[in-house]
Amino acid sequence: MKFSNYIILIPALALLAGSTMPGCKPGKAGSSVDADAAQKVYVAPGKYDEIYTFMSGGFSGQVAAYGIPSGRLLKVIPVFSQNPENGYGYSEETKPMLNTSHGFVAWDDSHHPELSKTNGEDDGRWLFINGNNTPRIARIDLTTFKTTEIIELPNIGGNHASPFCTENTEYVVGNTRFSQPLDNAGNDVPIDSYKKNFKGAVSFVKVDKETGGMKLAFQLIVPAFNYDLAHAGKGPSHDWMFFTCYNTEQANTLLEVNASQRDKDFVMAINWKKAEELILAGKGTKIPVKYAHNVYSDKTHSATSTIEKETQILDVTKFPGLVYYMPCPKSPHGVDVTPDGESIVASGKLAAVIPVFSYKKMLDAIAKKAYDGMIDGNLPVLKYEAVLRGEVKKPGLGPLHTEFDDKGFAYTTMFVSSEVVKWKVDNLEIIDRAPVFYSPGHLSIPGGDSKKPYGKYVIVMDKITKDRYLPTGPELSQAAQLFDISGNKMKLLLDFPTIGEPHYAQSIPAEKIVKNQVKFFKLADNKNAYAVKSEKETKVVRTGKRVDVYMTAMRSHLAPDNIEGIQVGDDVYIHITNLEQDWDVPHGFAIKGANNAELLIMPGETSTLKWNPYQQGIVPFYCTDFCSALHQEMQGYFRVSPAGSKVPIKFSIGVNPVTQ
Ligand code: K7E
Ligand code: CUA
Repeated sequence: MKFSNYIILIPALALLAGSTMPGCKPGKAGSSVDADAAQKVYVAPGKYDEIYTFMSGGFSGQVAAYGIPSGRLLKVIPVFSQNPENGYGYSEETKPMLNTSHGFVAWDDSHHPELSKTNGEDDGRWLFINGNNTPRIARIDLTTFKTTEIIELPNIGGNHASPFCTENTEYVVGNTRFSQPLDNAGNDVPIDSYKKNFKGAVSFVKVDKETGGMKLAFQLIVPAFNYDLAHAGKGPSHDWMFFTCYNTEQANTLLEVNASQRDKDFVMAINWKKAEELILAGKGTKIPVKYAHNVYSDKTHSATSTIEKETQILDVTKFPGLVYYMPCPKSPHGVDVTPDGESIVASGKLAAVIPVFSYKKMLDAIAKKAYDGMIDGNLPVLKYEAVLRGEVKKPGLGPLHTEFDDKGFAYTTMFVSSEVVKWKVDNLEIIDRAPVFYSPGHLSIPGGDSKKPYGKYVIVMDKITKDRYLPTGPELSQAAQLFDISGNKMKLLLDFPTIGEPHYAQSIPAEKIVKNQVKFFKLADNKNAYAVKSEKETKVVRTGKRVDVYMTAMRSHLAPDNIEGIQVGDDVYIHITNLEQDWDVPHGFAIKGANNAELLIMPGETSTLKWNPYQQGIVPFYCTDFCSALHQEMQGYFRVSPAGSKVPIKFSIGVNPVTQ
């Protein structure tokens, strides 16, 4: 790096760190809130919210579900991180969900929730989300709000441009943020051999129409850039997927400077339909890899983890017509496709305009070979002017993400100038701008990336809150801000704090989800190997050093509740079946001193806590969830004897010590 370059770039880059720029802080928030704002977000006690918003937890690795317009937090759904609140990742049944080719990885960084789509519309069946750090895609079942599948992605590092659904959820797609050598290549290579040895890989994960089951169908090997975000085409552009790339300089150090050299980076357009045809025609190359595929069953209430050993790749440089590049100013982040599928909006973090590309013009440019050079020998770069529909002029500083409403408007976040800009999709004219507090990342309009936006609200997720809430020490909450977008002018209604860092959220009218809710699991259908269907069947079984406790929970006792014959050094597995068959009656289970978390067992479900008693004594256990008036009575004792003790296994419930 030349030092002079560094000096020149500093001002532009410093701008990106919006928080450090006092000049970026807009005027007082209070003045911009209308008197009727409170009424618009007030959801009376006993009434449901109109919208579900699913926010990524960022570095919490989870997803949070909120009600809109109230901003009420409804549930944290554990995905990539263990969750002591309900034993996810701690119970024997859910541990396999967090298995990877690297072993048990109980954390990740989740950025992009993506609702499944049918005919380009959110269908409310599943929510996909990426694990960025140890590349994974998870699927949450929206009938149970549980994570039911996680698939790891081989050959990539940083699953950031992920997961984005094609129009009918034929695939969820993920692309690498950090290009790297393929897993099976000799990857002990010098880091500065980046240009020679590193590659990007786009993963196409096939989604079963009925079950949602995921399968890594194929990966496209693409040039070694950083891939940031993506969106699928829809309607006319159904066959295509668009990805932003930055670091087209192919730097492998100090990217802050070295990946900001060029005036333009690219939007990469992939004809996925054509790639699929090539794969079906047997053009893929099978290569050995290692990745975990974890599936949770609502019948066994258990997850299994399988390590897969193979994937198919297609090197896009060998198949002309698969990939084209559209030049895009400068270090683009978000790429969004208009509801009609005709325009592609890309946001250059360092750009002074928002370019809007035309799908039709892209096809023309391809037909006419309006090229402006090649990448990696034979991947055409299309001429900027040939593919451009127009530019949104002077939008503000640091455009990041765009969503669309139901009335032909687009809304773009400006990270550096801390505002949302509303513009008209057909003539690219700016209609309105609203300050946000502060440094917005993504924004979410219900249905805002679909063919049929619902509109009405935009939820903006801010990175910096500074003076917005009561302070909480050095770390302040991130914030969501709710705007009414039903009129010409955006109206700020509400601020609410969020869990972790919600990079992105997707929002959907509540009725699409409410009608499919599972209220409890049928006990008769419970296929867990350790389930017991009545208290009569409860038992404690010793097999060498292993002890299996088959326990039941119901209001207001755990059966058995007196257990003796446990020994120091045993592996004790407590399998608890919740016998309730009613909505909203989970029971909890916790053991004093267990190096584990609690369990929270749903009605009809079986969960298992593993416990290794390490000292003799009397150890209480109890239900943690206040389930009835006699919840405080829902308790029991283990007696732990020294290893090799003669105390026999004994278990009981209901012997009253007073009458003994
Ligand atoms: Cu935060 Cu989508 Cu990871 Cu933009 S990304 S802000
Ligand atoms: Cu069951 Cu408290």
